[in-house]
Amino acid sequence: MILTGDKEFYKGIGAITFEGKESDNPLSFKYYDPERKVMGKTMREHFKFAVAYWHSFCGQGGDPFGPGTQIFPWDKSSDPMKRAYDKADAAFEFITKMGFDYFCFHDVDLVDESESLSKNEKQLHEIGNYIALKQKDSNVKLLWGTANCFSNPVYMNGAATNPDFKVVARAGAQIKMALDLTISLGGENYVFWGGREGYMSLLNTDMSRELDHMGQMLSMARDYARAQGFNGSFFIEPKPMEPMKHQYDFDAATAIGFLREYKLDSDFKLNIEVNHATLAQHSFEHELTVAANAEMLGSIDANRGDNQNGWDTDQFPVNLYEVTEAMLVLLQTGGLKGGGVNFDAKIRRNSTDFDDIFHAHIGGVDTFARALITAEKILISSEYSSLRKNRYASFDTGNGNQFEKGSLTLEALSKIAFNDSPPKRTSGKQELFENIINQFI
Ligand code: XUL
Ligand code: CO
Repeated sequence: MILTGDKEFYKGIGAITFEGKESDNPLSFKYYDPERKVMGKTMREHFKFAVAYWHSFCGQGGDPFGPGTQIFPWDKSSDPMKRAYDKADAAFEFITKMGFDYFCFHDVDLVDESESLSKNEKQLHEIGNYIALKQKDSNVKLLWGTANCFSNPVYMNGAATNPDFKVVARAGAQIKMALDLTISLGGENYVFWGGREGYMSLLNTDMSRELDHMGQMLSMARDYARAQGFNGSFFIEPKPMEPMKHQYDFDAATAIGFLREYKLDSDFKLNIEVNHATLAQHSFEHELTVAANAEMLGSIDANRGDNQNGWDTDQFPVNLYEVTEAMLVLLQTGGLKGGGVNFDAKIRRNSTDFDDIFHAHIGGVDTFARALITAEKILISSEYSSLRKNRYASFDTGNGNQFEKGSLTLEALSKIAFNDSPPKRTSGKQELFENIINQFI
């Protein structure tokens, strides 16, 4: 059901529905058919698509060279609460027109921060009540909430890792409020992206102490939320740099090591973002695989970077090849544990028509849907799985199998090599694998 408030913001645009790839209606899904089953699960269940409140309803498109270019009608009022209500109306109109089941937010996306923590708490509570009503009327759910502990200048030296305890305590207060709000809105997960948890220079930084503080904060947040009855997952969102020169949650492997060290690994999983993976010099499917291998693949922030530059451009996904490789990981490892696909992506600064945000999300959704369908076909009707499995066939029986089981000593291994004929040259067949993806797209 489409939810419009007192006034309609996206006039002339109705519900976006599946029309198939022959449709010439740009405001329709060509590949995403929510009820279509892929490997036994509907696409709706596979993806749990979510709209990111911050990019679509807050970000006005400013960059270091000029101010924003988006003129949002919900930003008109000088009263912050009125702006927050109007923005919520616009958000729920958009989410329901897209037919999405989920959204995600930072505390400060919902209502501007005020000059005091107690006023922030009051305002968040008020807008939270309004959003709860909207959720009830629309059935739209909260995929995850989070606290923005990086924009406010008080966090310029970090939040949980700030060298000043007063700032750490302030971050704790903000995280507690964001947890309360997330729990009260039935949030299924809670995210920590360590925006300024990292350093600019090691000369002035006690890394070991800062990491202990971060572990401490996450443990306290976990304990608090669990005591309030929250039984969803906590997600860490790795990113290697930007805004800090070095961020502590550099990539999936680093974050997993951290979570294990601080005994947070049974409550926390990872939220893997495409552009963060590429900034860490990895591929999206690499990060998904590392997380899935640790049984910590929780959620995805969908977007893409730009091959010609090295920062977080947060563009909407369009790369079928890249996303198909990612969907192969998802289908082979059992999918996302509790999370979904959140479009942490923004339209370009010069995309200023009010329908651009629809085209952007439709493109992202269809890219994921088409990639999922392609990945299913590859797994069901191509040689992909058997080719990959056969590369490791020498470990399925005999000495290889003994090695895998751990029943060979190094001496025994060495003896096998001395007695055996030398290894043959075996092709990795990379180009053949690459062509299979192309064939099925
Ligand atoms: C920043 C980023 C954030 C997180 C939530 O690069 O991805 O928007 O997703 O704080
Ligand atoms: Co993100």
